[in-house]
Amino acid sequence: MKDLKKTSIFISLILRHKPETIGISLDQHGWANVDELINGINKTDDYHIDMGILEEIVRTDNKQRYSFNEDKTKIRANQGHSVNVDVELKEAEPPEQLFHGTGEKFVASIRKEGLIPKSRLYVHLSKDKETAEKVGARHGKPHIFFVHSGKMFRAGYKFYLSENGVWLTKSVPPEFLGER
Ligand code: HQG
Repeated sequence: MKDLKKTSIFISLILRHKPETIGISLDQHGWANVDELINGINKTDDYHIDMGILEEIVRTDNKQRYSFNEDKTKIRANQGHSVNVDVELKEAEPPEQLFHGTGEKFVASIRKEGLIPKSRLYVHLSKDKETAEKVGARHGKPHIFFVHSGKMFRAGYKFYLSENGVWLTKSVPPEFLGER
């Protein structure tokens, strides 16, 4: 049986990318039915959960990746989706500067075309350099871009702040990127 962290990663896969892995679907706002999620997960050989375990995962997740609805009959990921759902993100005015950590192998392409969401719905931005370093390290040797988010916002670009504090935007053109 997998531990909570591995189970949480599997839940991320289901709620952000591939609900069909366990034969469920998400509604237009990204919600999965909690009973269906638990039953679907328990049909796999590798994972076993119940409501108590799911509540513990949601409560203790280090990035607060998931939210329940009020009566805990539904659950969704707060951000990070590749499937096209509308999680009712709140538009917000970003700080003057945000950060994006990436891998060195992507730097040349990003300098040329700016940040694009690739497989996800949005480009993910961090509010501090330390977080960006961690995000970048997932892709090899990390490289940090500074994002002139204040300038972008004043130029009419929209920013969203997810329930778990991640800044999101559709793309960042190269003229709004800095490296020092
Ligand atoms: C890169 C994790 C070439 C981009 C993290 C990134 C985050 C380009 C990679 C969240 C590019 C996509 C998202 C361009 C962007 N040319 N490469 N023009 N534009 N890229 O994993 O931001 O733990 O989809 O720099 O903490 O790394 O899963 O995005 O390196 O918040 O909750 O394309 O995922 O959170 O990689 O990470 P990803 P990300 P969780």
